Amino acid sequence: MLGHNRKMSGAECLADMLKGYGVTHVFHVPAVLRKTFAVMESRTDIKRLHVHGEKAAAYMADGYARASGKPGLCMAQVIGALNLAAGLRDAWLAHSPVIAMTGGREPKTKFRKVYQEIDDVPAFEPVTKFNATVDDVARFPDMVRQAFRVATSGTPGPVHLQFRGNEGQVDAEEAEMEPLCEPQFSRVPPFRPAADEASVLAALKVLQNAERPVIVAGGGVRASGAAAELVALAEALQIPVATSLNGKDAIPGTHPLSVGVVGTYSRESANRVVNRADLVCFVGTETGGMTTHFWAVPKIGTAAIQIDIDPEALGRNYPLEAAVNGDAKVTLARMVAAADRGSAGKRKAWVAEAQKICQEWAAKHKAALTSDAAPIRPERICHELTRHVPDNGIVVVDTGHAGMWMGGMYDLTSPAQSYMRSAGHLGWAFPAGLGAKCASPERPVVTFTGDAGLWYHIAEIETAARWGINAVTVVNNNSSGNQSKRGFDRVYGGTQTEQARELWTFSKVNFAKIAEDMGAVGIRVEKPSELGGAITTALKANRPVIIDVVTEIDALAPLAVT
Ligand SMILES: Cc1ncc(C[n+]2csc(CCOP(=O)(O)OP(=O)(O)O)c2C)c(N)n1
Repeated sequence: MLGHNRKMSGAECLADMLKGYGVTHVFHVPAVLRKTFAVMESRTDIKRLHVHGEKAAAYMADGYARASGKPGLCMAQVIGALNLAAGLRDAWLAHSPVIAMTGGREPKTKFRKVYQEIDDVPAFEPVTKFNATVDDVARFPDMVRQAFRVATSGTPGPVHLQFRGNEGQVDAEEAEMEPLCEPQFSRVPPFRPAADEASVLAALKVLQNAERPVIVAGGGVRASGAAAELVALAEALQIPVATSLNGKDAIPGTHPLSVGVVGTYSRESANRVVNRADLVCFVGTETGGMTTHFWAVPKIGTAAIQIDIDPEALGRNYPLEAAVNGDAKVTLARMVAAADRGSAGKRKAWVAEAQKICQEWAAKHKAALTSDAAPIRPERICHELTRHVPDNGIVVVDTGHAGMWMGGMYDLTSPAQSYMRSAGHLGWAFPAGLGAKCASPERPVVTFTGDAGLWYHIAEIETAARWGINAVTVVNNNSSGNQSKRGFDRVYGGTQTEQARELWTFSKVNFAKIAEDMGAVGIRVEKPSELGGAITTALKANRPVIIDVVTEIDALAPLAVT
């Protein structure tokens, strides 16, 4: 193709290209691309993780991608393809660059009721940016390049390639090919498009004129690696910062200008500050339902400006006084350079007001955060994690109550820490935490999940033990999915029948014991005083650890304020 073609098999080409793109791990359930997996062993150092389910494989690839910014690879044969597609749903919602490869159909036998075969391609359509078939081995190089190009560029997201043959046996065929890679697309972001200067200065002017502005930072800030520039702008102009759940690591919770996570799974102080602001500056956020508490925080009609790499995001939910289309890091850096620091003085009273609101929040929840009650309060777990997660830690959080507890009650304490959360799928966090640890073995990974969340992919404890994936998983074990309690109270007219508990409770199980049986370390914590020590011990263990924390079944996270 480019003059350096040589005869090689699809398997050799794919293995060489994955190596060329810097892929270190592939998460799969056999058997797909068998020949590729075989040649990977001699041609690359790529680790081939055989896991217990396709959805978990996709979640691990997603955790790997979010922790590293590099595409995460997951693979399944034709019968597992839809299980894999289900696992791309969270990556799609979170804009995570996951590349899924599956086996597909053979033209010679299509429509003849081949064993295990349906047309899987349409099912990938709603969860991918690019969904394509590779029918001829000569197409391996350009299709793999396109997969990496699409996954990482613009707003990142998942990609699916279906290879001919139920196990993708097209990889065993040969053609004249060149396994050319484009390293630029081996991580997010491949490009940093600068916004046009006039739009940046216009937005800055609106921001500087505001007396009570607030920044709402989203996942686009983490995708762009723009946290330092964001905090520098907030400091230069003295503007309080709220974040979405997906953007929680844009600013440490301990920073004097941080007011917390805004929206539905949120911290009261953030919602109060955002709703008192005279201007909201959205950066790298979709302004979706979760971040805005279904467009009540801030109310539609509040003056707003927005910075995003995706022009279609600008003004979707809030009419804008200024819109800036560009990469967050370069845009914010330009704003910092042009900022009139003298304008900060007029926001002294506003910053003091925001800080008072934060202090009121801390005073209101101090008793729960430091509670000595047993069964243990989830707030106390969050508080101990704030105290014990190391400066370079990666925190991975499940959805539902886990998202509410950690989004609202946990604080990052260092700009070097990362925070990743499920975009809505219960059970995501445990395998995602394992994927994150594969991507960053040198960083401590601490996952927070409820017991309902852990049950989904509990089999992967064995994978963690087999592969030495030394992530620490903290389980808020109330033997139930008690986030559902409030909703069932409501439909039972205020008080549930005793039998209604069958709708949301489980048996009492000791996950520490299960972890030990599966080859991991299990620590059971029943007293709050033992929590801090358990986290410290787990982080030193150099083994996969499950910390099973016995918690209060009646503890319900505070609801969002408007
Ligand atoms: C795939 C999926 N199915 C269902 C839900 C709805 N859901 C949200 S939270 C929850 C229960 C959570 O239980 P657990 O993880 O034990 O936390 P707890 O509420 O007990 O603190 C459920 C079923 C979901 N978010 N995702």
